[in-house]
Amino acid sequence: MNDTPSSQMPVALSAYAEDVDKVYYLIFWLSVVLFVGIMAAAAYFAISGKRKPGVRAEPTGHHMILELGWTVAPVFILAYLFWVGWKGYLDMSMVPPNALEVRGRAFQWGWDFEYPNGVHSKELKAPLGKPVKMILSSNDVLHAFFVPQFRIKRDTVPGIYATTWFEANKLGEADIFCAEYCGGKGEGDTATGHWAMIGKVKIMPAADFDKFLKEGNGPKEGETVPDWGKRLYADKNCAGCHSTDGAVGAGPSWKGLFGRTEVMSDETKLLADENYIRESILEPQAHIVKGFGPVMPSYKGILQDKEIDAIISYMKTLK
Ligand code: HEC
Ligand SMILES: [Cu+2]
Repeated sequence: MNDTPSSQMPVALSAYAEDVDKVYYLIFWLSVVLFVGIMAAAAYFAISGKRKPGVRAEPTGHHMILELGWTVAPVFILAYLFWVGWKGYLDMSMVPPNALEVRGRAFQWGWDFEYPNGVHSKELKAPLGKPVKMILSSNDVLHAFFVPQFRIKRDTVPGIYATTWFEANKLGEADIFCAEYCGGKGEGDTATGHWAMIGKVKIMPAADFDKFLKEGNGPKEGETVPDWGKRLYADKNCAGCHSTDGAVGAGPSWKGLFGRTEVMSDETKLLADENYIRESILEPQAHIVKGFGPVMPSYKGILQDKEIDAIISYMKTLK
């Protein structure tokens, strides 16, 4: 088991990572041996076969055994590589029947994970030693679910589901990267966009995972509803585009938003009340605030009604 990262591979945290690494290093070392061998032979023959004055080159003729050897040996090597690759591919494609199903929704620029009982999280929680089936989709453009420590990479395509699975076999944290260029604000901006679409998988003991599911979505103990809204503001990535102190980002600041009259790009004026804010979150393209682009992703299916309520109650505190 790879407990420490190597120069080429990060720590392995999933059940099939070891097989992936074995095949990877087999191909890597095979390439090294062939490269060195072929280059050395080429150099040797270039020198030993150099034209000598007074010696006329003659055709060498055939060497049956040598020629059969270099034809037949690669057939076996390639057939073996195909076999290990195919076997690994099947292992990764065939989800164990008892797997826990987790929905993963990608959006510009983040992830939302939903568990069988309706609980959502931004960070993927995974129980140790239990197979997890990921049912992935995208709310907007192409993204990819790339977890190097699990050796998983799966594209998410708008309009279709993609599935994959893993079984975390060690406690710890794995990174989620988006491996599909999915846009960004451009020039010098490192806070939003493809390069900031970074997530985490938290691998927890099965008992902690069950506790996480039970506690569900809602304010934590001792947390008020506006505080919960504030936490959602950070957790759901609203903070990537909206400030709460009046600074204009990719989107308008939330400071003083509630109860204000907003001017839209078609000059209509709308009062920022509960319904306006709800619509802005679920159907952001319905009305575009003047001076901004239509870049806000829809949070349909990501935010539940009570979460939207909590965000609104947080906005009300931002006078
Ligand atoms: C990728 C950037 C981006 C993210 C992330 C984002 N928004 Fe927006 N949002 C915008 C932009 C741009 C606008 C203005 C254009 C429009 O009306 O769609 C906007 C407008 C709004 C408005 C109306 C604001 C006004 O001044 O009238 C609300 C409310 C809002 N967003 C809520 C949210 C919430 C809640 C979240 C997180 C769950 C969020 N946004 C995440 C970009 C973003
Ligand atoms: Cu992406």
